[in-house]
Parts: sequence; structure tokens; C-alpha cells
Amino acid sequence: MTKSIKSGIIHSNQYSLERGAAMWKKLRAYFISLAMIFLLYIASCKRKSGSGTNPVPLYGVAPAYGVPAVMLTEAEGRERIHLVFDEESVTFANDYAFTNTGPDIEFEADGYESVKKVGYEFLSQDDAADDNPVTALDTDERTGLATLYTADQVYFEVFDYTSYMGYGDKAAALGALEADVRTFIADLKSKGVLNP
Ligand SMILES: [Ca+2]
Ligand SMILES: [Ca+2]
Repeated sequence: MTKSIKSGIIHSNQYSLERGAAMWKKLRAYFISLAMIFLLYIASCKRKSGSGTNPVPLYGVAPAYGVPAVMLTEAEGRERIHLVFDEESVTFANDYAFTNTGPDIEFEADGYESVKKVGYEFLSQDDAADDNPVTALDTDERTGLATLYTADQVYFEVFDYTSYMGYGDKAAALGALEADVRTFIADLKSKGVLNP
């Protein structure tokens, strides 16, 4: 009798131990899955904030600090170009309807001197917005002008307003434009198009 009671206690102890172990296993699985969810959450937060191994690229809206871009107008560009060409006694016809066949070019040049075949275009923001093929100088036509220049047929230089946007103020931008005009004139002199 004593024996059977003892064995009954042992049995019940073993039973509760087994049940405890099974419960612990369940709890452990539960906590592990909780930890996994938490880790996944942390990882997704890191991605959103752009830190860690998945940084968010820095494109998008430009920061609102710094100096606003300098925008030379059509009139400002032309005035400075004429000022420098005056020194060479070159007088341009303004708003000249220039055409060429092969390469095909049709645009209203800001200035052209038909005897020396020298011209220029100050490509302003207004020009960039012009979608009339008769007056506008498109990308292909710019390439065509460069081809004519290389072939020593017609000497056009295009001064693009976007090239002068990075300067601190208009005076500096106009100074940079003037330097480019002088480079153009120096090239025309080296080719014998203008007198040295
Ligand atoms: Ca222009
Ligand atoms: Ca055109």
C-alpha cells in the first residue's frame, strides 16, 4: 500500500514535470515569435528613417537654403555681347531670320553679320520656352550650327543662360559671359574671320 502511494506520488510528480516542460516549450515559442515581430518592426523603422544599411536616396526637392540662381535675361545677355563685339567693330543685324539647308536650320538669330558670316544666339529662358520651329533654335539645329562652324562655313556661337546660373550675382554671371564672348572672338581671329 505504501509502495503504491509512493509510486502514485512519483507518477503525479512526473506528470506535472512533463506538463511544465510542455508549457515552457509553448511559452518559449510564443516569446520567440514576439521577438521576431519586434525585430521585423525595428528593421522596417530603420528603412523608413533612412539610417543603417538602407539609406533613402537624397533626390527630390532641392533644399531651400543658399543663393537663388542668377538668371540673365535676353536683354542683359545681348547687351554684354554687343559691348564686347563693338571693340571689334562688328555690327550685328538683330533678330536675323537665319536658314540653312543640309544641315537644316531655321531660327531667329539674336545677331548676325552676313559679310563675315558671324552670328550669335543668347539662349535665354524665353528662348527655351519658344516652341515655334521658325524662330526657335532646337537641339538638332544647335548641332547643325556647330557642324557649319567646324566646316568654316558660318560662325555661330550659342551662349546658354543655364551656363551662367551658378554665379553669385549678375555681375559675376555677366563677367563669365564676357569671358566666353572673348574666347569666341579669339577663335574667330585665329581663323582669320576677324582681324587680329
Ligand atoms: Ca535669344
Ligand atoms: Ca528652328
